[in-house]
Amino acid sequence: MLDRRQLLVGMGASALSAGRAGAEMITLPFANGRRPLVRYPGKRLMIGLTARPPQLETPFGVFSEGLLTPNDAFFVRYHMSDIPLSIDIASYRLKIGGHVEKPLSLSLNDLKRTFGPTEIIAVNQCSGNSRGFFEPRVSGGQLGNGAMGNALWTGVPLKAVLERAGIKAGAQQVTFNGLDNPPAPNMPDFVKALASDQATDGEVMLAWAMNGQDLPFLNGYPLRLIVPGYFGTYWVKHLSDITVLDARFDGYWMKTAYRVPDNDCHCVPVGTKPASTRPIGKLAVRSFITSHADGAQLSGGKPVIISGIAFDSGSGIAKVELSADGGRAWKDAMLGEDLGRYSFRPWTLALDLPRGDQAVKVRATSRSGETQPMEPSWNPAGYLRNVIETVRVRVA
Ligand SMILES: Nc1nc2c(c(=O)[nH]1)N[C@H]1C(S)=C(S)[C@@H](COP(=O)(O)O)O[C@H]1N2
Ligand SMILES: [Mo]
Repeated sequence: MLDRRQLLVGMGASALSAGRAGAEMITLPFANGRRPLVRYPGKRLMIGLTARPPQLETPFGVFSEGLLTPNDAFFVRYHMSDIPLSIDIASYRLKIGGHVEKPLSLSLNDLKRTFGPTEIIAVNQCSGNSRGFFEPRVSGGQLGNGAMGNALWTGVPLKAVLERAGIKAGAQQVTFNGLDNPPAPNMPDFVKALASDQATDGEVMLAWAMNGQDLPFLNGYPLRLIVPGYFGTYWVKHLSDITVLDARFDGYWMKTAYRVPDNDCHCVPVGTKPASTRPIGKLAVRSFITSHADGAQLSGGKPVIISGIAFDSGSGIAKVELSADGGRAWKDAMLGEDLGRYSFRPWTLALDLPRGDQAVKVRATSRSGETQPMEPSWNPAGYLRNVIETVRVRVA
């Protein structure tokens, strides 16, 4: 007989007292950027954004440690304070229903045993990553650049599970709900929808493991949705209900929230409102220097090895370039190991930098030809930031 206590996975009694601000603070480089470093179960010291629900940002230095973001340093985003604090895996069921031939109720073991496991390395990035840098400022979580992470996800293709349930003709969308709830019944539950074509594309997946371990509790234990190339908002955590609809879903988190201007740049002139919007979708191409923090001091007289990461929505990274003269001349960096088109792609370049204060810019271009703008584009929700990043260094 299994000891029932061993099946109850949770954050433990310390959960609610965890996350108290310790003595340590850090300052993100924008106004009101002072943040406590906090500790939660299963996590190392993280940048604390909110306590209820826990919202944790990855300290940026983590991205120089390796291409996969460690589970204990992966960012945490929730919308509603009523998150599960423990989950009994013996009674946990994933329910698949709605416009299907045969509704299913699957335990985690059913899922693992019935469907062949599949793996993918993919970036999970919050739509509002880097929102704190928006000028003029916009409301929402004032995040630095640490609301993203790259991991190896293990699970089953959603397609296989939906095929087992048998999608009926006329299906339009599939909705995803998790075990967290709104704090009051009149508030909208966090439910997201994908077009049924996308849900059955074979790439969208139900994952129970991250970097070879069970999902960390705060990253969606025991099961979450993985939507490679799409913003994290669709990656529903603690997934409990999948419902096939023969209509469009019009819940708050699709109809009202997480929408971007319905134009090519998904942007509007600063301070204005878009005439029409659509649900946010794919990641925009981005690149970051991870070898040097802003303000780093270097010794001159020899080439400086600069390295970092780049990613896009899944066409793959075609090139990464650096400029040390304000964006006039660009040099190609060398691309490193390719862990798949949805992964962070490492890059490196030796640059000769003259003594003095230097600003190094990095620009990635995807295989689909998308690149990063010199000037940030703006939208009222503070989504999709992908301006060319600049790191200032002092060469002595
Ligand atoms: N159940 C549930 N899933 C959720 C959310 C949530 O509030 N509840 N937030 C989404 C958003 S907006 C993001 S950015 C990602 C963040 O994933 P992480 O917390 O594992 O980093 O989770 C998504 N899945
Ligand atoms: Mo998000």
